[in-house]
Amino acid sequence: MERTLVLIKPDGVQRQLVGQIVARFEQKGLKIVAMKFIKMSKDLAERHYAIHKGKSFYDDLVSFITSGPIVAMVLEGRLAVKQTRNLMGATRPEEAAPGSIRGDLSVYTGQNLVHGSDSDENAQIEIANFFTPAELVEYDLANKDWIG
Ligand code: DAT
Ligand code: MG
Repeated sequence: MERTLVLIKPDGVQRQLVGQIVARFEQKGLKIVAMKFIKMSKDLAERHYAIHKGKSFYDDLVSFITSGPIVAMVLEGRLAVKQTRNLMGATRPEEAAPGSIRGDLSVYTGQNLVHGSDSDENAQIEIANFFTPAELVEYDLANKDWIG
């Protein structure tokens, strides 16, 4: 089963949207296999956003993601990367579809509430940046036969 890394960024925590955002992923049927509430170090932020190094928004991105606590989680499910990206909506909130997290709850690209891995390969790298293998909890959900 596929896994992906999701972050609720500092704006999500400050706006007290953690419960609403987690609920959207749970309601879809994605399984939480790890979760932690942390303030990211600059080192972790630079590793997490290494792919964006050199871009005009990179410094702002690192300073924003380290500006306050975040929620990091690993979600598991069929095509978890794609399903999560769909629930998040497009990077730019003005392009994110209504019904998506960004489309419904955010207005500014620099504060778009959530991160989700963009490929299975990147998901595995990103998960390892945040969680040890022992922190990924193996269990079955009671409703597993009803989600597919
Ligand atoms: P996503 O978060 O949808 O995967 P991304 O990986 O392209 O988007 O960029 C990472 C984050 O960087 C994004 O969530 C918000 C910020 N960002 C991207 N493009 C930006 C831009 N043109 N100006 C300001 N911030 C930007
Ligand atoms: Mg991305």
